[in-house]
Amino acid sequence: MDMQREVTTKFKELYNEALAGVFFAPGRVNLIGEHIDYNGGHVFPCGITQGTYVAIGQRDDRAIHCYSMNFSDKGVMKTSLDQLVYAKEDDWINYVKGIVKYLQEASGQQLDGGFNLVVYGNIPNGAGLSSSASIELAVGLAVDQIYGLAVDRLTLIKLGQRVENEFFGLNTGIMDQFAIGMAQADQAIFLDTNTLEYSMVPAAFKDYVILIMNTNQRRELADSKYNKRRQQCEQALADLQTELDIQTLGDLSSEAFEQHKQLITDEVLRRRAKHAVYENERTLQAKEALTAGDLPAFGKLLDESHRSLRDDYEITGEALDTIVLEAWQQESVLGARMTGAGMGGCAIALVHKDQAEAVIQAIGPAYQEAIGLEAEFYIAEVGDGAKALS
Ligand code: GAF
Repeated sequence: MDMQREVTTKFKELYNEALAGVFFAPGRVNLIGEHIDYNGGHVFPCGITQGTYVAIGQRDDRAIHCYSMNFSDKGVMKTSLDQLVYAKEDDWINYVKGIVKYLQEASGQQLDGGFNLVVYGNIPNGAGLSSSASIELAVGLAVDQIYGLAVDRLTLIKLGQRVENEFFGLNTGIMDQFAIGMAQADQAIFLDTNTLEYSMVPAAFKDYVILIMNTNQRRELADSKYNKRRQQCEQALADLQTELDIQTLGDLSSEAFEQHKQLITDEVLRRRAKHAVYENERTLQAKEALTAGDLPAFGKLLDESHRSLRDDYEITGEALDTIVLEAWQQESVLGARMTGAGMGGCAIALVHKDQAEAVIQAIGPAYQEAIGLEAEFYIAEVGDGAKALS
């Protein structure tokens, strides 16, 4: 049974009220442009066909009932329109509470009733493929549509980011929600996070595929180094601004950075800023390379991105470094890097489609031997953004 039917069946089994619709939001994979969306740089993600399915129906009272088929042991979790504040014990339904709170604020409308939800996702959890932004957008779109709030897509995207920033206290950028909200099948999104201007670039890899390599090393955004990195970049920017008229690190060319980097007195902060500046340039070059069909050049940029994230940004960790190193050793791999926030989660490799299985067979055991975890592999299928299914 497909997942749309499964959430529908479960909804009917659990709730007496009518089903109003089924919605979907994908996960995302970032090709390149890592840790620069909060630095005003360019990013290059795409939606994937794995995602979150949501079945929803209105209620007459103010209750919100939520059931996740991924966490079925928790049963139906209950909250209400009068309890839209973060509560640790509410676990995943904090995403629901957060997006509903901000939807009401942004639309200037109060929901006149609660809702019943069934959620089911096939994005590996905490693996750097944005399962959280996916649930924010899927639930946000569902609630928006069944209550006719008519919040536009860009606003919905920003509300998802607000859930991360204000509800969960994670100072993430806009990339994930933007990718998930705007994705189109077979297209990568080239986004300027400073202006939010974007263009679609065919995700055409000729005889190659994007292999997602899940280290199965869980990536804990909250207690990870994410907020620290962001704060370090802000400090480095402040040092540069003592003499330079720039608003973000993304405003800086690598030449200008090299000329003025001594303004950043702390050596660690200088390396953080260096990553942001050079990663931004690599992303521009990667877009050109992909557009021109120059996959070897594209692959080389992936490798450089990983090295920079490892050596200058120090956000990769042993599991990701190991799996990427194994990928680099494969002849049919044109490039490989971590994707997402880092410190565990997934990496990607650009691999010849005829060799993908052999590459998996080579990397899997070597990784397991070194790290003691079993990696999982998926060929990325580039899919649509958040949408109503019925
Ligand atoms: C996470 C964040 F949510 C994004 O905003 C982005 O910063 C990414 O890490 C790193 O590029 O996915």
